[in-house]
Amino acid sequence: MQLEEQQPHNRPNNQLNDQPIRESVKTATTLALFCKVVDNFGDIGICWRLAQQLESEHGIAVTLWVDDLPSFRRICPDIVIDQEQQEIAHVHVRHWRNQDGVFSAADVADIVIEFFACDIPPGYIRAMAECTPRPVWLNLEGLTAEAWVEGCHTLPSPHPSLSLTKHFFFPGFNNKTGGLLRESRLDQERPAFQADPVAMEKFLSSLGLTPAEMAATKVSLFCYPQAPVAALFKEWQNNGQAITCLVPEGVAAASVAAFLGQPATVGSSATHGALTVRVLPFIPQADYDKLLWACDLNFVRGEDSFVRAQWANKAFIWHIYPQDKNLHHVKLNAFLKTCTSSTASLAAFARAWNEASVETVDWSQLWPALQADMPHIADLSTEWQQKMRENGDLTSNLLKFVGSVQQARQKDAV
Ligand code: TRH
Repeated sequence: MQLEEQQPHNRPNNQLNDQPIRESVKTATTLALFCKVVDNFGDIGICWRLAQQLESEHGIAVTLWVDDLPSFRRICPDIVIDQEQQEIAHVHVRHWRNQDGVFSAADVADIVIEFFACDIPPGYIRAMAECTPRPVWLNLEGLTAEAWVEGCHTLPSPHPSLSLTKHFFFPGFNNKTGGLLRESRLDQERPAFQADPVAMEKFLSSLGLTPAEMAATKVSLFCYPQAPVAALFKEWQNNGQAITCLVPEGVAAASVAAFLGQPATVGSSATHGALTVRVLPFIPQADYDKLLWACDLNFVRGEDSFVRAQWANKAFIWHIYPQDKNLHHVKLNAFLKTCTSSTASLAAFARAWNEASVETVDWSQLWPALQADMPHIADLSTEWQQKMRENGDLTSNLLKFVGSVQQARQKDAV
């Protein structure tokens, strides 16, 4: 989703709890999450992780409304695309077909989340206004390291005509924001996998890698079509050290096909000089995490893979979602400034990758500098993760905020 300006989609009203609602507090046990897939996989990718974590770690009964089941199926192959309703990993998934639904108060969940300011059906909003107590209504926004989010995080926005207040909730990189999505099991699963060569080999073999490809420096490549892939391939080809570059099907397809000398179909691979490029299938989301853990360097994009790369304990290069007027360069620089594992070599490389460099781009300088720093970056990444962990995870922070909204309402009611 493209944010046109550095502000939330709906301008928040800065008055705190200006609509006292006379109601009692009820512990939230149900949640409706509305996800409109604007493009690609990040919208559903984030919502799917959030839904699963709400259920598995907090016991919340989640209904995930999604308008695009085929995209959902790419990251979660259990999804049946012609089902109106289905239960996947204890999450109730509903196909959100249109805005016409008729709803009553009994249909409304205790917590309602609209993801990236998607317009939830008017009938559902009317039913929310009929509930006692009112649901806690949140707009979960996009991730940025820019300072303005700290001032907008949790701001209320009263509905213009109904007795309802929506709050903005921003993920982010410090404790003035909602933090980052991070499941508690990651702390055990990721190091256990990385310390288990047999599990790693089994996983990489299942993706078709040969022993020689596994022994090389492994790079995963997930980026938008405009990334300077061909220029980087040329550098890697001429570089002394063997590199295996793993590219999901459909990513950088033109540059990959040019390198392979054939269409970039799943399973195709070629070696030129020091570089082997292999096309992977698009794999389920949990396996994508493993791919990031198994590689020495990860190229990621958008929002969800970008966050997951931060939990992989490896160097990563972010290809940020492009925006008008190069607004994304501001976001990229804000992140590079914030992230303590961004060395000068990594920041220079990332700016070049995103066409945000002020200097002339020379991959024969940028790559060796990044390559030499990769072990150090992995060490710094441990500290960065610890720093992020101290902010709490987004799901827990979101539920804490829901509790605080309910308490504030109760106070207003007495
Ligand atoms: O796919 P993305 O570019 O998605 C988004 C959307 O464009 C969105 O509208 C925009 O707002 C956001 O970027 C900034 O990149 P992202 O966010 O990394 O999402 C990719 C998802 O796909 C992520 O959940 C990981 C998953 N994935 C798999 O499950 N298997 C795979 O093989 C790969 C490559 C990714």
